Amino acid sequence: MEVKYVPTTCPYCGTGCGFNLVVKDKKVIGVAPWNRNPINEGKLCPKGNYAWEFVNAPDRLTKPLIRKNGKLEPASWDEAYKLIASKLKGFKPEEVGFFSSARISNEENYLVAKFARAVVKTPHIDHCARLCHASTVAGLAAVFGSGAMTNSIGDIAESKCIFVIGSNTFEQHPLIARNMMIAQKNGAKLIVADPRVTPTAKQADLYMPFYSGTDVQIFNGMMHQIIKNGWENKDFIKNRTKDYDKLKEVVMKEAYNLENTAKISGIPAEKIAQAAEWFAKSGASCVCYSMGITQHTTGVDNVKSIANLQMITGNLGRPGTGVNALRGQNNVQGACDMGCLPNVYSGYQQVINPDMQKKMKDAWGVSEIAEGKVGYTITDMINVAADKPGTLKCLYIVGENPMLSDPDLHHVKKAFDNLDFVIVQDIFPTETTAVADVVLPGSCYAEKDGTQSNTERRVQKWRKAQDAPGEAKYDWQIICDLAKAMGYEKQFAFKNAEEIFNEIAKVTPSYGGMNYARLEKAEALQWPCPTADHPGSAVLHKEKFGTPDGLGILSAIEFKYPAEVPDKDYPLILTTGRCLWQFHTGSMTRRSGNLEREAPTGWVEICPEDAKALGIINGEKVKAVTRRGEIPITAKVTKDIKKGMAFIPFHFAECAANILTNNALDPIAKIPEYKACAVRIEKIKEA
Ligand SMILES: Nc1nc2c(c(=O)[nH]1)N[C@H]1C(S)=C(S)[C@@H](COP(=O)(O)OP(=O)(O)OC[C@H]3O[C@@H](n4cnc5c(=O)[nH]c(N)nc54)[C@H](O)[C@@H]3O)O[C@H]1N2
Ligand SMILES: Nc1nc2c(c(=O)[nH]1)N[C@H]1C(S)=C(S)[C@@H](COP(=O)(O)OP(=O)(O)OC[C@H]3O[C@@H](n4cnc5c(=O)[nH]c(N)nc54)[C@H](O)[C@@H]3O)O[C@H]1N2
Ligand code: SF4
Ligand SMILES: [Mo]
Repeated sequence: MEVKYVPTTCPYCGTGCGFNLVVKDKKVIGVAPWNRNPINEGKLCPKGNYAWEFVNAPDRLTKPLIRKNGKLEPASWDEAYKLIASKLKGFKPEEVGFFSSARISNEENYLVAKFARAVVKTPHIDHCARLCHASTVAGLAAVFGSGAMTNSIGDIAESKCIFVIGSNTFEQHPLIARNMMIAQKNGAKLIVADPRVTPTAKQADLYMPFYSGTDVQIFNGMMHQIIKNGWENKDFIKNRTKDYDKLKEVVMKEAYNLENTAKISGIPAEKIAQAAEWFAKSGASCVCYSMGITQHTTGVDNVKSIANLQMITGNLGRPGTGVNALRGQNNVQGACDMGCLPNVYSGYQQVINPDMQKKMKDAWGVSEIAEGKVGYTITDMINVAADKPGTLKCLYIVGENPMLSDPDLHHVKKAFDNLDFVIVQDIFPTETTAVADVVLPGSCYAEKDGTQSNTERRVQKWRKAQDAPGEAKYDWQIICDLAKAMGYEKQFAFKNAEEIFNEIAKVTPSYGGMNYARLEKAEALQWPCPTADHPGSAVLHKEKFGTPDGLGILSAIEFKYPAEVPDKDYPLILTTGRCLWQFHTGSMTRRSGNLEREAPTGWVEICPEDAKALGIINGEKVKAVTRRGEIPITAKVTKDIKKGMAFIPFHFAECAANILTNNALDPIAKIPEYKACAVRIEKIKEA
């Protein structure tokens, strides 16, 4: 039997590596290198390598399921559509909320947003960017006029000094880390700040360990050193920014001198001084960051502090510089671009702008849409459902698993218990399908055409390699069918993904010059790409920023502690995150034998000194307890974590980190503080 190779894009992280799916007997049976792909040049991390394994897992969802007498029972599509349409028509628009997905295509996200706003007419639509880079989207839009990564992945290789903070790039974006290694080989310095000695930290020329939640102190401390020594870029500050005086007044306070910064952050003073000097003097320095920065009650402050550092050192608008927010999921950039956010239509066109409302109504061919109002975020929807029963009655969740990924799971469960009707569209049974009233089987990346947008704003193709199992349908098809059942056939009469993309390009200025023919090339296109002859944009803010007057805004930011700090009862700082082998709630990686074997369950990292004081040995089963709940978990005693800290990966339902995490939110971005709360690790008493 003939073997076929289908070039496509990895369904895991925001790097957007390309590979070939190997197809035999009409089934995906492997992954093979795609050497011409400019992002990864044929190289892959383990998740990419095994991205074929889950596709034909035996427990894929293959039929719609409807809850009858408390049990999910197989049903026909017709029955499911009829039930959903009648339910959705029965609620007031604002009683319905949508979670869209960073795992589905741009085309599908666009349709979920259109369905929410034009058919159900609710303003409540959001997706997991809320839990991820919401702080970036809000923070960078405020100071630069655009919330996206400023530079490109390949560009990192040209940097002379790379400051990685709050990113474990070598495990979470391995093929971006490759560019860091190339830069290092060419003489660049790699500085890594992290509470843990991660594989990324182990590659550093200068490693700075610190306490979670002290990021603003570190940035202000570095800027204090830079200004004190006259290393700031005076021309850049003068010509391209405003409000420098306000920033200077704050960071030059004694509170941010070396001594205080060392005391609060736990980083030795000489390391902070060294980092500031290398960074300011290199000629081309970039910052690469991810969740360690954003997932805080001060997430927006943290992001603005990075922008401050880059503006006062003039490290923007050129290769090797930039504020490089490493976006998380394969299509989280795209889900934002497509308007699956409560405040914008696609292309970040504001929902409160009447001109934009009119534009979308005309484009969508409807007389009414959810108008003039910013909807709830994901975190708002969960809070409202849990704490104000009756306000929100129905959730439609596509490709997310909040029953494991959202903070404070007991509270999330309460929210779901209060809802009248829950629809979940996924490819596998999950903790969230388990609480649904209707489950709809979608199709995965290997089974459909479409596009996704990676962290560097590059719009890349997925190409169909096999059929979806059983009666599973394209996610976009499900939305179109439902629109028809709701009486909106004409507005959703799409025959394929390309037709949807053409509508996206028509209404979304930054995608305006794109079409499938242009995207066929391996290197695809980076937005903004407004016209058919525009080559796309690798670096943003070259001459001016996207703010109304073109100037970057410097912000005066004071350090604040996390919402919950350690005390007598909960003496350690808990931080949560990921490991190389698993992806999020594991719905795909835990069904991939080669990945699951490497990290079959969770653990809590603590340092030998803390372990000794608690009488805990490596490998012992212990209890991790916070004010929200407790979990049994295996202790991993390691020198690779700072004293006073504990770390738990959030992938594993059997020891779910999110039972412990704190649902305290950044006031602007509404992102939860996953990266710092207070915890107690206890020995399990023998019966
Ligand atoms: N293998 C794998 N890769 C992934 C994912 C996955 O689940 N698995 N998920 C993808 C997604 S959606 C995302 S968002 C990215 C996330 O990618 P990362 O942000 O790199 O991953 P995390 O492990 O969440 O956190 C990064 C680092 O922040 C550190 N940290 C903890 N507390 C603090 C703090 O207070 N301040 C700072 N500055 N750092 C702190 C942690 O020790 C950790 O090393 O990864 C993407 N890639
Ligand atoms: N404690 C703690 N919690 C965290 C974080 C943390 O650092 N610490 N990080 C947060 C971050 S950054 C993120 S991004 C979130 C992620 O949170 P989620 O997005 O809820 O997590 P995933 O496991 O990626 O869920 C995606 C779901 O989509 C399904 N899926 C995949 N492909 C398709 C498709 O083509 N169609 C359909 N219909 N479904 C599909 C998968 O099976 C899976 O169930 O978690 C957040 N939670
Ligand atoms: S680095 Fe990210 S995109 Fe590349 S193969 Fe690994 S998971 Fe996939
Ligand atoms: Mo994420």
